[in-house]
Amino acid sequence: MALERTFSMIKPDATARNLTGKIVAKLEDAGLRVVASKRVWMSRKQAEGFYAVHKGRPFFDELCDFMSSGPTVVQVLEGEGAILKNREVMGATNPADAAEGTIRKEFATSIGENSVHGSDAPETAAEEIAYWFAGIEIVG
Ligand code: DAT
Ligand code: MG
Repeated sequence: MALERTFSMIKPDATARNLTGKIVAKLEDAGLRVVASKRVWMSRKQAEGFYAVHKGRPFFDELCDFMSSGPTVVQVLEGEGAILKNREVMGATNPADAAEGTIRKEFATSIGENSVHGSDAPETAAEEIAYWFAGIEIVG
């Protein structure tokens, strides 16, 4: 398996409950390394741009309102098979369907307020990393 980078975000519901450290510990315990990290309170426009792929879905407005409602922590994670590994540690989108031990099972409160984001493929990982980080901010 190749060394990969993926984009991760700790969402406003989780920063509000001071869960950043607990979430990062789960990612690190799974072998993922934080190679870039910053705290961002995104604007509604930034949220709409980031989630443009979901434009037109019934939950789009609610999603953009939520993502711009408070601080997030945006990160780049590096590791062997990092994209899939991060998705495994995150758990299913709906916490009711998430496996035991996953971040969403443990911390998410609803399908909308589900504590973390993670890229789903190499192309989206590259796009999402570039959306939030300049190359100079990533230190592998
Ligand atoms: P994921 O975040 O697991 O990649 P996604 O890309 O399908 O899930 O959706 C992006 C986010 O949109 C998701 O984390 C929470 C929100 N969302 C998705 N489906 C939803 C729904 N049915 N109701 C409310 N919010 C939803
Ligand atoms: Mg997604």
